[in-house]
Formats: sequence, structure tokens, C-alpha cells
Amino acid sequence: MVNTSMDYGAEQIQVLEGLEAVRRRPGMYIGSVTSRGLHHLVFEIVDNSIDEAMAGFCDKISVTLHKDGSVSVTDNGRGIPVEKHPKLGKPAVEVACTVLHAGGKFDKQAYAVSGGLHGVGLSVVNALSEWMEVEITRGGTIYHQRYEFGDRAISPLKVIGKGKGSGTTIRFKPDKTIFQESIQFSFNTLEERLEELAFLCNGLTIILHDEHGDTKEKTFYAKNGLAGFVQHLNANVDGDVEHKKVVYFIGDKDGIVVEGAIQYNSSEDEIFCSYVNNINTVEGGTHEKGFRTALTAVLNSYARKNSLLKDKDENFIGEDTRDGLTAVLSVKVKEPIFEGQTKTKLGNTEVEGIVRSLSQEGINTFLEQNPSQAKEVIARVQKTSQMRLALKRAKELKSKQKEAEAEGLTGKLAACSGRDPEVNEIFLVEGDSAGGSAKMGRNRKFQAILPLRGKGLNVAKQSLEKVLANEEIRSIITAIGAGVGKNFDLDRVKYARVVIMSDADDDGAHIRSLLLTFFYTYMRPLLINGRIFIAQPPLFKVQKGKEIHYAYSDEELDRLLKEVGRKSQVQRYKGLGEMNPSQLWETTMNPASRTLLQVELNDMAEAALKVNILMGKKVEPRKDYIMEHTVFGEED
Ligand code: 0RA
Repeated sequence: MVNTSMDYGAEQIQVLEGLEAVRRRPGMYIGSVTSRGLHHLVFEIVDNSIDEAMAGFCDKISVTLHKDGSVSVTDNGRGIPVEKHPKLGKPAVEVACTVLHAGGKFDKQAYAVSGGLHGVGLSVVNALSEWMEVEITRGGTIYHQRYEFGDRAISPLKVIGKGKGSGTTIRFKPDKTIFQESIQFSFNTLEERLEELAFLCNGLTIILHDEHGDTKEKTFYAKNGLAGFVQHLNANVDGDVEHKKVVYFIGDKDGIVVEGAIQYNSSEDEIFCSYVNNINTVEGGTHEKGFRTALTAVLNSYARKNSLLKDKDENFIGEDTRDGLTAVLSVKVKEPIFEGQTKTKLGNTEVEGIVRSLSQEGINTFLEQNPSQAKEVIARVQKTSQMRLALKRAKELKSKQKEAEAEGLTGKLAACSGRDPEVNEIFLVEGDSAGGSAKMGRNRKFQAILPLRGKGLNVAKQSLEKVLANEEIRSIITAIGAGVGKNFDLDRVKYARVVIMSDADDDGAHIRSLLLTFFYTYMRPLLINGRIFIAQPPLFKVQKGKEIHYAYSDEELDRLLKEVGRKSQVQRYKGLGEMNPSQLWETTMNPASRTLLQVELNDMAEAALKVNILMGKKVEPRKDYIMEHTVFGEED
């Protein structure tokens, strides 16, 4: 506390002028002269007693608001030394109260845990008080001294009696000419901070007593330290705790003490209180960073080791560990560097790694020793993680869908010129060559043509994501223009009819089956509403001279041959590509002469149950199922 190697001269000037400097610029020493600064006076004094408690010499501190507007802070520590200062020739306590110390600045916390430097701040409080009194019990004797006018001792340190034990009482009345707003203390403001300090100092009892009106008294005592702090915070949370026992650890390395407590609750909020030397580091800093890194790492490693995260699962990320987290981190650092807007951000780089390794070890040990609690903790974090991943996938899907919808039709679609979705129809045509004929043969006013390549159409067994990656499918989705899957909107469909036009062979049947599976799975309303059709190209061409007839089945061919006579030429169509554009128009596309099969589902409920067949990996049962449950009926 007392600088014994004090240099006369320069220091002497400070002795003479020191406290006047505090009165001239109080903001520099206590932050402000508002109510906040006023309460800061009390906390300056309490901090000295807290230091004594942390050094292990004090387990009780009382703060009393007196009727005369003064406040006193009593502790049962060793008592401020009363021996004469070797150079100043005054009792150490008098020097502490009347000499502005090098550390007597607003950021005097640098000295808080360095030991042997208690009493910092006493002179500042004295400087800003109408009067201040100290009473010290040491070695069976009670000493007393009073100071007035902001600095001067009005009498030497006096022995006023005999007393047991030891301790210090500082009582002061703030100077109303300095604190112009008010010099009235708020019980609540003091209560909040004193309770917090009690949580931060395990085993310390702090009593707040108010003598005004109906006397009020509150006692703060935390035997579980930070664990109790976390429980206290969780008691006011809108949600239940997810595990009963608080994750708790304490450790030290290279003179840095790290203590932490964690308890998850079911809310989505995070409460994270961090402290450096009992100062609430609202802006965080290196200690918080180290702790958060450790938490994420240790939850991942524990979850992996115990197969709570499977090989296929993604790691938790920092974000996942925050929902429902209530945590308190308290570190003690010898020379803290406070940065940030409000000087509540720890800047010491060496702290991060130490906090990380101590936290990692501490949390891991807790999890290993409390497997049932560990399971609950992991489950809570997993819930957040899974939600995040689901959301991410949904977002990606949505943007993929948008992409698919927005993506140009890559020139494949021959759109129709008419804009009436009530009459327009789209032909999904197998192969580029048939597509070419269809484009030339169609009525371009209301018939659109989309040529498809059969390969790569097998999408039924795949996830929507994979389906959307398929170029053919994308072009279908884009052309129909009404979205896909859950987002499919029948009202946006651009065509009255979607016509599948494939060859009358096995490949054609296969493509038809795949397309139907796709529509069933991803655009079912089209099927339900009878908007899907199958074109019926002829199987045979019968020509006699200039006369041309078509047959759509073997029976029809027989009948035709009997009718037109045996001398006619018969051509069997192996594919749509063998027809020229006008033949394709005449036989398959012209509404006046064509036959379309309308596809409808005959048993939707059963079909829904059997959807896994459609999504399954084996092609055969799927094909059979669709063929069985899809009715091909002729259009009216
Ligand atoms: C320096 C040395 C010793 C005690 C203190 C300071 C001390 C300061 C304050 C301020 C408020 N309460 C306090 N209690 C103790 C210990 C000297 C010794 O006995 O060896």
C-alpha cells in the first residue's frame, strides 16, 4: 500500500497537491460525478476489503447506509497497518487516506490482486467526502482517525479502546458540492453489486444494511461460488434447466486463476457474465475468447469420444453452444489491460491460451466425472446444432429452387407464343430429333416443346437436392414455372396440359415411368388434377398410293389392311424420330385428330403410403407400382 521507496521532491508535491487534483477532476478518478460515480465511492472502499478477503484474511464485509447520509464499510480483515511510515513519519493508514497514490486512478485495478497494495482508493474517496473516519482493530487495540474538508486529518490517529480480533471500518459522507445530482445511495444499486461480489468470492459473507426508515438488511453468501451464481441467473430465465448439476471448474496457471460455471436451459437466450478481478467485462476480451473456444472444442471431443456425435455428423460450431447457455467466467490477472469503449474488455493476449487450456481441462474433467449431466449438455447443444443445419439446408434448397426456376431455359424449350395457361400445352419429348420434328410440326401459338434426354432422368430415389441438380428436371421445373415439392403451386402452372411424348418402345416406357414418378413425388397436384397426359403416336403407317393411314395397335393394323387392301405399304415406326414434322402433327399433336391418355391416380391414400416404394432404390417394384396405380384414360 505504501510506497516505501518514495522519492521526496516530486512525490512531496503530490502529497501537497494530490487530493486537490481529485477534487478538481473527479471524473478522472471515479468516472463521473453522477449517481454512478457516487456509488463508485462505496465500491472503491468495498474493493479494499474484498482484496483482504481474497488474500484469505477476511470472511465478512458489512455495508451500512446511515441516517446521516454517510455509509460505512466494515471488514474483519487484518486491519489497515497503523505503524509509522518511515519517511513521512505518519501512520500508514493516514498516508493511505491522505496521499494520492500512483495507483489512485480510475484504472487502479492493476493493483487489485498484486498483494500488499490494499488501500488504493481510500484517498480518492476521502478527497470527495465531506468527512471520512477510519476505525481499525489490530493487536487488541482500537484506533480511530477523522478527516475533513476532503483530505486533512483533524486529529492524529488515536487509540479509543481495546477490542478483540481485527478489522477495518471506513465511514464517509460524500461531498454534496461534488455530487450535485444527489448524495443519496440506492439500496438496489448497492445490492446488485454486493450480491455479485459475494458470488464471485466463495465463502465470503456480505451484509447490506440500511438504517433509513424501516431498517432493511440483506445478507449475501455463496458457498458454491460461481455454480450458485449460474443457478441464480437461471432461476430468472424463461425456461427450465437442462441438467441439474452445474458444470464447474477452477484452475490456475502462471499466476492466472480461471474459474467457470455453465448450466444450459431450454430458452434460446445466452447469458454470459465474465469478470476480470471481479470487474464485469461487459465487452468481453481475450479471456472470453479462450473460454468459448475451449467450450466448443471440449463439447465436440467429448461428444465424438462417447459416440454422441457420429462419424457422419458435423462438428458443433461456436454458435451451437450459445443457445440456452448460462455461464459465468471469472479470471484473476495480475496486470490486466482494459480496452474498449468502457474499458471493460480484457486485452492481455497471454490470457487467451491459458484460459482456453484451463477451461478445456476443467470442463472435460467435469463431463468425464458426470456422464449423465454430460449427456444432457451434449443433447442441448445437439438440438441447436441440428436446428441450425436444418435451417441451412432449407435455405440452400430455397435458393437452389429459385435458381432452378430463374435459370434460363437454356434454349431447349420452344415456348409457345400465346399467353393463356388455360389453353397452352407443353410436350415433353423424348430425344432431340423427335423434339426437332415436334418443334416444326406444332402449333406454336399454344404448344410448347421441351426435348428431353432420357439418361439422367432417374431421380425418384434421390433427395430433392439431387433432383434439383438434374438438368432435365430443372428444365421441366422451370418450364412449368410453378415451383417444386412443398413449394409447388398449381395456380402458377403455365400450361393446361403437360404431355409426355416418348417412343412406343421399352426405353420410351421407362422414360414415361420416370417422369410420372417425378410428377408423383414433386408435383403431385398436377397428377391429382388430371393435368398430365401421354401422347399416343401411331405404331404403323399404311400407305396406298397417295393415301396414308395410321394404326395405333396391331388390331387396328389388321382392320386397316382389310379395309384398304393388301397392296398397301406398311411401315412400322420404331420411334417418333421416323415421322416428319407434319406426320407428327397430324398423328400425335393435332387436337382434332390425336389421342391423348389422361393420367390419374386411382387411389391416392394408398399411393401416399407406398411412397417409399417410389422413393426406393429398386427400379422394378417402382415401375410396377406406378403402372398398376396409374390409370390411363382417354381424354374427352
Ligand atoms: C496492507 C497490509 C495489511 C492489511 C491491509 C493493507 C488492509 C487494508 C484494508 C483496507 C480495508 N480493509 C483492509 N484490511 C487490511 C496487513 C498488515 C499486516 O497485518 O501484516
